[in-house]
Amino acid sequence: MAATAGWPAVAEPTAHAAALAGGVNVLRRGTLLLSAGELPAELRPDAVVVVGRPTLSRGVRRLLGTAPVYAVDDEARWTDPQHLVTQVRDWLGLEDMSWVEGVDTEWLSAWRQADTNAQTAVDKLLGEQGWPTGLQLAADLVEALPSGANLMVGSSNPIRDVDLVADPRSDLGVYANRGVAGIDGNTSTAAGIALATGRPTYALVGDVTFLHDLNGLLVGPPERRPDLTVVVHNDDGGGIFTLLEQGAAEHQRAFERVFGTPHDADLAALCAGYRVEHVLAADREAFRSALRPAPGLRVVEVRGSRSLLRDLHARLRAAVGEALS
Ligand SMILES: Cc1ncc(C[n+]2csc(CCOP(=O)(O)OP(=O)(O)O)c2C)c(N)n1
Repeated sequence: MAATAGWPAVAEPTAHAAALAGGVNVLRRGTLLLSAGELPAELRPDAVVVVGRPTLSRGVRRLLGTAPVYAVDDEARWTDPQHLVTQVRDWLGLEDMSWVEGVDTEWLSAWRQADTNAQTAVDKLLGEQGWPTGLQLAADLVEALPSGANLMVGSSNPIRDVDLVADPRSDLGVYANRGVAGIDGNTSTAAGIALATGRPTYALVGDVTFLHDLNGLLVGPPERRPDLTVVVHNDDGGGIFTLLEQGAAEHQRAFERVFGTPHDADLAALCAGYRVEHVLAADREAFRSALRPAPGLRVVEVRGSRSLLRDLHARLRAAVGEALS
């Protein structure tokens, strides 16, 4: 329906493949376009159709407060914490096109142009940063994955980084635990996906998430080992909290102890304890070559920093806002 009506779509990474396969116009930088401030008048929608439960972005949530919301959900009890939904349907099909007053091709073109402008601004800004940032890592990983692979994206920043800057691909199976978005069990989930599908599987997780489910690396000798590469973005603590209200300068004194939670854990030694191969990828080249498909279980650690994260995200939103104006 979205494809036929010419509506632009903002899809979370777990929905990319299905949306693209259905011919939907998935925006490459959709979340960023919605997170950069007020939408210019020519892009504002008359209505928003929500399929499923968006969990990742405040920008998306903000959009839902600006126009009537039609929810499509196959459950009798849909999720609508903001109480914004105007109508719930279990399906939206071509017969519903009779509601649509013609196809406004100019509107889709305007969104596409904004998307391209945002893309250019994002590429420029990220290109100016040292490697790695979590954002660059997410984009590089998704770009490098072999066709047909699975990607399990960890909670916290990894799934959001993929959502913000990685290019949507139709040939990957993207998974995430978005029920209550826990950082628990993420490696185990990825191992389960690898074993159940028999396809090369990759996970992108933060260091705290990795430590939380360290036992996910434990495979008893008689058990089948998953073909799983776990990429750990190790910024020594919870990076996401620097991006939230508590990451503001006035809370700095208590921040590290309560939210940053640095641990200084030696991931190589921990992996050795589980007899799991560990690679420390110190630069982009090493990272790319560590991702080449190989059987078995391995961990690729990339060390990053949380210190400039808040500033980088602010500059990213500002750059996209400028590209929109
Ligand atoms: C089981 C569980 N405990 C606590 C949390 C709260 N929480 C959300 S993100 C996060 C920190 C995650 O840090 P890390 O995995 O290093 O990722 P980063 O924030 O650096 O991207 C925590 C503790 C949670 N989501 N789930």
